[in-house]
Amino acid sequence: MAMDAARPVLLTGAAGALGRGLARGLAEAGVPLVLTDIAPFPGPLPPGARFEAADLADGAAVARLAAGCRAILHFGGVSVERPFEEVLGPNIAGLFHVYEAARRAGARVLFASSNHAIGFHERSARLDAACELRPDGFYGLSKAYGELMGRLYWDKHGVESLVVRIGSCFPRPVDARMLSTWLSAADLLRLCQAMLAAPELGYARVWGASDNPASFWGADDRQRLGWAPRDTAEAFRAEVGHLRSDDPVAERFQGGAFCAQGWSRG
Ligand code: NAI
Ligand code: 15L
Repeated sequence: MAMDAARPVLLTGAAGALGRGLARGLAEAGVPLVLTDIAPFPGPLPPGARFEAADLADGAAVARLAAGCRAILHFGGVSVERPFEEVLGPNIAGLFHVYEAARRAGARVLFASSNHAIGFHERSARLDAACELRPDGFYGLSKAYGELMGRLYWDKHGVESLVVRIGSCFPRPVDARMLSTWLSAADLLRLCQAMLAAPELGYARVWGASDNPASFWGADDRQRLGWAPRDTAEAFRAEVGHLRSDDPVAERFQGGAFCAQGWSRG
């Protein structure tokens, strides 16, 4: 389905670490934006953007915000491992609200999934995007659920989705694991732009990582988007390549410290 560029794009999680940068970058590229978050937007609003605070657990508010939008870039919600009760509203009910709003608005969705949906694969494995989901906690489980929500809404309702299984999107890698998982903010921005521009998306899954030679990840649907990362974590090897934890569980699995959190298997 071709996208009508005049219709705005809804960005959830706009006040968050990734949302703030995306709001600025997309606005600079001339994308009309509706920004939302439960927290206030920090600093001045980018040109051509409006902001409205909302809780993702409020389905009516999400539907109102999405009305008339051509796409929802879904970056809001709990972004680290938390108790199940805290994940439930934003990441479980919230996901349903986002997809229902997209269905009603005729919008496509970019879902910011996470490597923690597959975190219990061993680091020695090289995974394709269609690999088995192996969440490493309640947060990762909510991302696995979100990925399947996208699958359901494409198969049943024709709502197009891009699932971006993000590795570690930080200003720079901070340890040896991130030489495998790092995604630069610039590569993420270009990925969002490619998603908005793609003539046909269907249900697509992409590893959200830069061009890292030490990557754990292989084939995905990036060709459908015409996106390829340009940055690489390898430039930081001398700086962080020696920085490893002393936890054998964290070092064994792709999800790192999230796997070790609450581990009781012996
Ligand atoms: P963040 O925690 O900085 O931003 C998330 C935003 O969601 C926050 O501004 C928060 O206020 C908002 N939020 C939380 N609960 C909400 C609710 N009930 N209603 C409305 N808004 C709510 O996280 P970050 O790093 O910006 O990540 C953005 C997305 O990307 C998240 O979905 C995260 O899971 C995903 N991701 C990020 C990675 C990274 O390396 N930064 C890696 C993998 C996935
Ligand atoms: C994530 O999903 C988190 O949102 C982020 O804060 C990092 O912990 C990242 O994964 C990671 O695995 O490095």
